[in-house]
Parts: sequence; structure tokens; C-alpha cells
Amino acid sequence: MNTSKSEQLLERARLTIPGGVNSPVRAFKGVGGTPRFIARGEGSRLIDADGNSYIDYVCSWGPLLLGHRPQMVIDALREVLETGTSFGAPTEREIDLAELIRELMPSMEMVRLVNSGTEATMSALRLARGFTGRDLCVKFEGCYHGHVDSLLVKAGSGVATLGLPDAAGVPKAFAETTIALPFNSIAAVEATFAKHGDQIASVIVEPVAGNMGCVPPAPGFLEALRALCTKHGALLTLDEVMTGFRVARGGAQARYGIKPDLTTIGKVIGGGLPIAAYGGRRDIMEKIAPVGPVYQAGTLSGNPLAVAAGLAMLGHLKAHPEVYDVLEARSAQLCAHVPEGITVNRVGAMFTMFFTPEPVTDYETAKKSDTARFAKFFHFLLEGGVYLAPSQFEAGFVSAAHSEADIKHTVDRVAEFFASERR
Ligand code: KE4
Repeated sequence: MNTSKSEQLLERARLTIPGGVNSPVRAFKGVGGTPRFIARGEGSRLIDADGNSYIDYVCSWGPLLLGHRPQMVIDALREVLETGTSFGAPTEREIDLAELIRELMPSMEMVRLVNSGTEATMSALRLARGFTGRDLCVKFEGCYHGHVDSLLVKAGSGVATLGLPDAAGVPKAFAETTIALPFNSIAAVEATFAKHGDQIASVIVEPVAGNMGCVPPAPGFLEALRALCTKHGALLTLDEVMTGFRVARGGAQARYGIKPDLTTIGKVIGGGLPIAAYGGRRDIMEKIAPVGPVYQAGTLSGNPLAVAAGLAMLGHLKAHPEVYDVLEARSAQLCAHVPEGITVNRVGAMFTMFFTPEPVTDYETAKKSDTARFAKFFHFLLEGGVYLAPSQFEAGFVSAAHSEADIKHTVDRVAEFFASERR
């Protein structure tokens, strides 16, 4: 496969951009080789600068639930471009989007739009501290909630992929406000609440972990978090930036029947445009300025282009719930044929093939995966026109644009890899 243009672009990019990328996970550090510089996306496919075409299972790390350039998003962007790109003032569309988010995710009685998942989780954490008057936050090892100072403790995603030291650049005092526990360990959470219950502002969790690879909640885990938060007056924050509108139209909270106090969302709601949100109980959200004392702001929050894309995406999902049947069917087909010795975790249209024979239920078991073998697998698929996330500790995503032929090609290529290992 010719990747000379990507190689040249990477060399040039490294002169002005750290690592040549604007987000570390894109650098292929977890798998080696040259990150592909992308020229365009169409449906389920990416086309790189050398003209190579790939079936895309990264989907911009989750946002592209309907594939690249879905017509309704393109049309919405074209229409809004005629009116302007940013006003720094309220618009009717922002109300429409807040109402639509609340309709699809009713626990979000009030919503504040921001520009990234990191902004959403950072704001939700500050709000939880402001509302409860408490300082401590509980998170889970291997979960990633964006690059918020105090949440970069035992974080997943790029931090896990690069094996970075915990929270480099984060003041010790900030990191000490965070208690990181094993994902799916109810006993660890119970013990922590027994010791610190009246100091914990919030428990933040990916209800289906995606940033250590895909790890579902153990039966009863989310329910235990809900009960413990209620008992001790802490807020349960579900970080649905990845799972929101992906694992179900109402997110993981609908799939598992959990009502959080706060939720963060992002990715899918912008269909590829930079937008995220946090929201939840009215009595909590009314602590946010300008109504309450907890400050949070953003020049481009509620940006007309991003909001128009969001309205088009969520409007389509509201009108076409059958999209989720397609996502489930394609994802099930993709993950049905994996040999002994490999553990596949999947929830809806997010999945990970772990190179370990043992069940993967938390970060410790995820880390038992053979990352060198995963890297070989990644490149074998890449050479075969299949673009997975370049890390064992990330989730893969299926979109509604992935055809049966795409899935068959991928399944065949996966089978060829394992056959090649046996030769
Ligand atoms: P952003 O700030 O990257 O928009 O969102 C942070 C975030 C928050 N919460 C969850 C559950 C997330 O998955 C993320 C971001 N996810 C990663 C992929 N694992 C984004 C990819 C990247 O860092 O480039």
C-alpha cells in the first residue's frame, strides 16, 4: 500500500504540530507505522492522501453514527451558512436543540451547550462541587473524561495508549481530589463511600466504558452507584459523550434504566461538528451562571453551524428509530466470528476485540491484552482496507452507513489474519 504522501505530510506536520497531530491518539503510537492523512470521507469510508480507501471503524472516534457526510447534515449546514457562522448571542435553534436533547434524554431537564466533551465533564464536575459544597470526585481506572486536570488520574484513551505518567502537569493538590477505583467494583465504591461519603461531590463514570476498550457495566454496578450516590448526597454523573445516542437512542441511561443527576454528551450530537453538552436536574443546573454562582462560559457555545448539524442528526434519530436495528444487526455480524483466545466486548454499535483469552471487565484485565499482537492485527487490517482505532485501549464504532458488504469484507480480513498466524 502506497503511503508516501502521508509520510511526507507527517514529516512536514511534525515541524509545527506536536507529533504532527492535533490529538495524541491519532499518532499511531500504540501500533507503530505512519498515521494516514485523510483527504475525505464518504459514507462508511475514509480516503487518504495517497488515494487508499478504508472501511472506517473509528468514525471520528464516535460522532459519525450515520457515516461520513450524511445528507441531512450537509443540507442543514448549507442552509445555516446563508445566515452566518457565529453571533455570540442566543438563537432559536439553540432552544430547539436543548428541547430535542431533553425529549430524547429526559433526565437532562436543563442543558448547557459547550464545544467539547472535556468542557462538558469539566463543567459538570465544577457544578457538582458547587451544588454539594464538597470537593472529592470518584472516577474509575481506565475511564477517560477528556483532559480535565483532576480527571487525568488513571485515565484511559490516549493516556493508556501512551502509558503516560499519571497527571503530568497537574498539581498534586488537584489529583488528590480524585479517587480512582476499579471499574465494576461495587465493593470498592462502597468502601470509599463508607470512608469519604460526606466529602464526595460526584461519581463520574462512562456507563459503558469505551476508553479502556469497550467494557460493559457488570450487572448491578450502575444501580449500586445510583443507590450509593443517593444515600450519601453525592451526584451521579454519567459521562455519555461516547455512549449517548449510540448504545441506544436515549443513551446508556435508557439502555440500563439508570437516572443520573447529571449527564455529559458530545460526539454524536454534533455529527462531526464541535459540540457537546452537560445537563440534568433543574435544581442543579440552576446553579449555573447567570442564574446561579457556578461559572461556566464559552465564546462559541451554541455555535449556529454545530447546532444546525446537531438538530439534523438528532432529528433524524428521533424520526428513524429503526437506525438502531441496523446498527445492532451490523455490529452483531461484525463481532460474531472471532476465534478462541480473543475476547470481544460489544454494546450496540461500539466494540473492542481484546487480544487476551480472559474476560475483560476492567482496566487491569484489559491491560493483560497482547498489544504487540494487536498492532500486527491492526496493520494487517489496515493493509486490507479496514481502519480500526490505532490502539487496543479504544472502542471501534459501526455506523448506519456500513453495508453488509463492508461487514463481510471486514470479517473475511479478520479471518485471514488469524489464518496467517497459523501458517
Ligand atoms: P473531547 O474533549 O475529546 O471532545 O471529549 C472527551 C471525552 C469525554 N468523555 C468520553 C467518554 C470520551 O470518550 C471523550 C473523548 N474520547 C476520545 C476517544 N476515546 C476522543 C479521541 C481523542 O482524544 O482524540
